[in-house]
Amino acid sequence: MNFNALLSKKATFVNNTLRFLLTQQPISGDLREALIYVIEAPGKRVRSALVLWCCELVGGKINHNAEIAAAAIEMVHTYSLVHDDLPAMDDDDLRRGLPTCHKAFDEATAILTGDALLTLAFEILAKEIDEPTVAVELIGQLAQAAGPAGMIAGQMADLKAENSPHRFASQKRSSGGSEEFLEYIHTNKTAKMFRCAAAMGAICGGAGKDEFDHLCEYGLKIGLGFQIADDILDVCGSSKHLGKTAGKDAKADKTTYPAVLGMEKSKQLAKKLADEAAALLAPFGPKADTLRQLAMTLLQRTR
Ligand code: GRG
Repeated sequence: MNFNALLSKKATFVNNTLRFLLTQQPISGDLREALIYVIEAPGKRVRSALVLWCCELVGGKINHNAEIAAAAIEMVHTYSLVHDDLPAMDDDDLRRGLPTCHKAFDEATAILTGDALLTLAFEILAKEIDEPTVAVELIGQLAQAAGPAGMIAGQMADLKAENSPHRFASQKRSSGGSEEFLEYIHTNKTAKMFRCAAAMGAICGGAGKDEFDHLCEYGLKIGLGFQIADDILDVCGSSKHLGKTAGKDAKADKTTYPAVLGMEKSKQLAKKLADEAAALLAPFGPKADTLRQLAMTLLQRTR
């Protein structure tokens, strides 16, 4: 099976879990409609697939805990997109090929829909994971990656750098200049969630310490590579194909890889990260071929 078919199979599995978990919730009216709208919009489900692949790799098969962890990370990721699209943040009209949540509903509904997804992710981890110790580990990983020393820090730095570069100059300086600052933003905003996906899958599959460490490092590297590819696509892709507004980063004078390093160096860095990520999989042998393919696919992705 080629990589896209493998990803699409995992996406179908995750979509079914998400639908089931949402329909179990006693929610009605606009909130229910908006939650279903954003969750059923056609996301690629890369982070949740990564949870499932890492669990399969170390544990031999997908188990119930991995299924729940995959749904939880997808909920948190979707919340971040809904909030990122709000007028106070990126102010976007298009997401996953559809009007953004605040355009399809209204701003208050979009804020609450994001809040609901973030909260629900932790509720399902607390209630549905088989072992309390595993639940606590998963909750800790997800909270750390999505929280103020993770995705929120990255988003804050990204927005502040865009809106008031002078006010943010000290953080820029303390991170050592543009390239380091860029890495700071994208490691926090994007890569830590990929690391978290790998960590959650590894925990659910019962990984040993070395396996866990290798998969976490792999996740961090492909996460950064994924973001570089995203920055490149913002320059080269079309809104229609991407399902989100292309060309926004340059317009907003965003701190992106092509803007700081140039296009060629950005592509080289993405390739280097993919190679390093693939090298981290050596101890797993051919069993890790899907994760190797994932690392390489980042370089060729078109959406
Ligand atoms: C804390 C509110 C808040 C936001 C967090 C994730 C984020 C910051 C903002 C989203 C905007 C963005 C471009 C983030 C970089 C990560 C990224 C490439 C997101 C898009 O992920 P895909 O391509 O999206 O996996 P789909 O729609 O396929 O799930």
